[in-house]
Amino acid sequence: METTTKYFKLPLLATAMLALGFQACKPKNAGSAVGGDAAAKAYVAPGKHDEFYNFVSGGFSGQMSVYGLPSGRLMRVIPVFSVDPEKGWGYSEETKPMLNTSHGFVPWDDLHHVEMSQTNGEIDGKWVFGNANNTPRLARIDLKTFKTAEIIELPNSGGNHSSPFGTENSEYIVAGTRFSVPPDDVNGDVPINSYKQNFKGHISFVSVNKENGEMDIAFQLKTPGVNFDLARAGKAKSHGWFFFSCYNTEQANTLLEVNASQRDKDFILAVNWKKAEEYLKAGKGKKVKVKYAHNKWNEATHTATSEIKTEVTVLDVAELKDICYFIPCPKSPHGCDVDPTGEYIVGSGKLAALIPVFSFDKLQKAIADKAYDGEYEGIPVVKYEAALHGEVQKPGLGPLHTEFDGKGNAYTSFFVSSEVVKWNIKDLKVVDRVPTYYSVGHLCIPGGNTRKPSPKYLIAYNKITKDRYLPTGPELAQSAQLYDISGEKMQMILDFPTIGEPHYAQAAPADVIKNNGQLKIYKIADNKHPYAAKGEAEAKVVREGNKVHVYMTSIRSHFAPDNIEGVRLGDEVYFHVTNLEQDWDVPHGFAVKGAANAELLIMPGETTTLKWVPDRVGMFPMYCTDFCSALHQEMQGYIRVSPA
Ligand code: CUK
Ligand code: CUA
Repeated sequence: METTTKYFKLPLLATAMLALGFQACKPKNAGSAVGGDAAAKAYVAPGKHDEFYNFVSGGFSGQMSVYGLPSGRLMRVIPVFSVDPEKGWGYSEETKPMLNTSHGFVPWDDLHHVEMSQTNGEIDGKWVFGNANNTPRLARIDLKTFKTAEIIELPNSGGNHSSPFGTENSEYIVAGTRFSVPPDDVNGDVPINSYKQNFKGHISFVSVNKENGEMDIAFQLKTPGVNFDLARAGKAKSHGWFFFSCYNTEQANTLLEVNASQRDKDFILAVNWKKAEEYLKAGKGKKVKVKYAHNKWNEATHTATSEIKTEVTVLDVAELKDICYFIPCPKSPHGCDVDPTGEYIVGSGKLAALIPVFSFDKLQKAIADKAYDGEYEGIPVVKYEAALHGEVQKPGLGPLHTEFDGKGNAYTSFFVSSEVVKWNIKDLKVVDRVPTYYSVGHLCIPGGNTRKPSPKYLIAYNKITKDRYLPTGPELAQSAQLYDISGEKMQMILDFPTIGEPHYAQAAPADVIKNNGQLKIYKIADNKHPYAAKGEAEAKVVREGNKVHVYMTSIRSHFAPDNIEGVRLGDEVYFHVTNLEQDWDVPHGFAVKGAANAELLIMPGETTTLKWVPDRVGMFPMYCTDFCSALHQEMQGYIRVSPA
């Protein structure tokens, strides 16, 4: 493959700054404080609601947090991939199966990206998806309940970074593997330096049921052993295509810079998924033996189930030649973003001193004309110039991610030079830049990845906080910054701390979520939990061998039963607590002295189970943990444990 050195030579300054890494960000916040006029724009008066919901990845916390914009007020942390004692997530018997995998119960993960479901290229407010980066999984959160409703594991994958990015009708949520690995159906016990022979990439196309949102792995594409990083679906004219950034096209098994950045160009992989669907219909898919967990939350019983599945359909893209095309992209592409018209595909090489913008029309013509620079493992490599719309020259250092305002502008984050740069997509001219404090990763404009952005605000999610807040010891909260982008110039209006490390986030006008109706209470009459006590008359203690089932009710302000005797050492006690309340926002909590399974937090109408194995003879107090009424403190009881 020919090399156009002039475009891609890594500037010395960038190399030096990257080597310095985090040191390279701006040292002082002097002069960066937000004044009264600007700060007033982020002010939401007490009792007033925010304009936007903002769903923010929690990074290594494994959770997703929900903020209001423009206030930056934290409204909720939704437990997704990590246990959460506050809500009993992963502690209650009902929720434990949600964290099951083919490796067993995995109580932690690393959530990088969020993706809201779309209809006709607009956010529809039904679901929001998240990825697990460590043990590859996808989660679907139901925006009626703001709860994780489904988690599906991804076979043939290691590190699920390139996900969950969706098509414009949420036909598919895709997940590209970060680590290429030997496929699950072959022996993985091979020398690591046999990477080139034995390691393969896979991209999962996960279908989403239009009615109930249920996910299913429709098919996987087996690809060369590159590392997939990020992705975006085509939209409007490019609907039917997907674009993935790839690095390590050297297919090195150690990514010290000497190995992985030898090439001046890595790739963007363009995938014609409509074509893949045709091959699938024509029976070209191969059934492959794998093992993955598929976990679902049942709204009727309020219990999760976990099923282990054993087969996926795989299409080999080296054999089926017209599904995939590589486009060369300068050094270590990270972000890969498609503008609202679907015509422009923006690559961001972390080590490049320019931003290449590709044209969908030119890509189509290049494919029709076979304007190729040879092949890469059986996949055509489209000539760089043939697919290129143009380059933004010297925009900043370390470009990562791009969002759009739907008015012809793109906003790109620059990690190394710590800034957001606004540029015009058509003529590729930089029109504005603002500093971030410090070292920005992802950006979010509400709807900024869709056909119809709501370009009032932009949020920068920063990796380094440094001097922005009062010091809190060796570790500081990660930080987000809010900018008003309604005018020509971007203006910083707010800082707010985040949970875990935020990577990507999405936001939508509050009405878009409201139109889908938030569920306020579960009707007790609809409660189909097998151990529900739907009134105090049904409260009871039932012994089955060494298992003791307590059918317990809670209502302001007592438990029934509240004095339990007859438990013996060696018993397994199951407290099935039904919250009889039928008012919005009146949960009860439940905790027992010495119980390893944290607490329960039971929503009105719901039944939740705490398993407890007493470790000694004696008296064990239990109590409600959530201040529910003036007599909350009286909401308590005792369990007597006798010798075996
Ligand atoms: S990545 Cu975090 S800054 Cu995991 Cu989307 Cu780019
Ligand atoms: Cu129930 Cu406090």
